[in-house]
Amino acid sequence: MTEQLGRDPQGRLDEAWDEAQLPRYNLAVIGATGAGKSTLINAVFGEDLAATGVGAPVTQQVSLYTNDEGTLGLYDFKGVESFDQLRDVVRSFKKTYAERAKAGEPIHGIWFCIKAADRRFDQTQRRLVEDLAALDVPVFLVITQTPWKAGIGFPPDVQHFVDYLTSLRLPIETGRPVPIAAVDDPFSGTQAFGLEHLVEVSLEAAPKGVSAALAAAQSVSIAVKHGAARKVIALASTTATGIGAIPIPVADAVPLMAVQVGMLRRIASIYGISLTKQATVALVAQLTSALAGKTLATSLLKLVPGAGWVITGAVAGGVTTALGYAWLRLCENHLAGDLDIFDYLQSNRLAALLLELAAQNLQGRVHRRR
Ligand SMILES: Nc1nc2c(ncn2[C@@H]2O[C@H](COP(=O)(O)OP(=O)(O)O)[C@@H](O)[C@H]2O)c(=O)[nH]1
Ligand SMILES: [Mg+2]
Repeated sequence: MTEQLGRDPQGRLDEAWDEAQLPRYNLAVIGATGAGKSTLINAVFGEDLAATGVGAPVTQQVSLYTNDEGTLGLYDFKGVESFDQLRDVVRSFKKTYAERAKAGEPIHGIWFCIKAADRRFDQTQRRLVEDLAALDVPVFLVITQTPWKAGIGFPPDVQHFVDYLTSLRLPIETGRPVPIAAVDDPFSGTQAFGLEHLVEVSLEAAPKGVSAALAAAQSVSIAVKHGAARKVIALASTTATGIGAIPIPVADAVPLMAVQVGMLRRIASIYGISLTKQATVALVAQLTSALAGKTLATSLLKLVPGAGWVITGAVAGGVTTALGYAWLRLCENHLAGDLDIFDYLQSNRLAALLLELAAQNLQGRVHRRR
């Protein structure tokens, strides 16, 4: 493997880009018709895949829908009208599910939806929750269409319902239901709420490998995206540190470039920005040659304590961190509409902007350290 690195740098960078595809987060949203499933999915993910996409059949009653980015899989139990029926489906789904889980396609979370106005949770629903939890999948009991107003919260009867459901000691994540309202209701003056919390608790229960995908797929919380991006940077920096010394002018920076290609793609995905493989690899190549060139080597590397004419592991880690945070900032600004990454890319100014921000990051850290 290592031997190939020097021979086919382009191939190695392409590979790094491919490997940085975020593994999909698979979610099942179940509940009665009219509970608000579609509205919830729309509010959290920006579209209802089950309504707009083409599903791949898993069993006769179960289909899997995926978003274009490949970060979200939505299991849909279509045409199942009642909880009784749903329980039968889940039972027959059990065997298929065990196979899928073994094949690396597990469901990472279930949002079991009941309407706040229902005020009831019967034995059938209870058994269903138990059956689902027995699949070894995190189950969230979501109370939908909860009336909520800022400064007031929700009405006492909803609080009673929440307390009652909590007292049932159901096998659900966090031990308590998660009340939400997916949309504002201008007629009653109630507001959307709880979506960020639902995403956060789902993220906490998600396996490490797929949490970045959930952070990417959801669009309700920038803080969740930021947290996921920070983790990507920390991991890339650790990997870069482990790569070891690279002499300057950069003789073989390919392993380090591979780490950075992967990092840039993952962070961009988390913010829903899809750069092409070509653009990402070209960007990192520009960054590297700029770093190798004396001008930028002096402007950026001289800020790293201990940087001489060799990129040591620690320097590689430091530069990777700085680039990561610079890129994170650009992605956040792009998402906020403050700048257009694609404009900079098109006019060939993206690498320069990124380096400038990275240098600022390093400068800041060097100053703080003194
Ligand atoms: N006010 C309010 N209405 C909602 C909310 N969620 C869903 N609805 C309404 O409830 C109805 C059923 O929602 P839908 O998402 O189609 O339910 P589904 O059958 O479970 O997919 C629709 O008229 C929605 O507009 C919510 O959070 N607040
Ligand atoms: Mg629906």
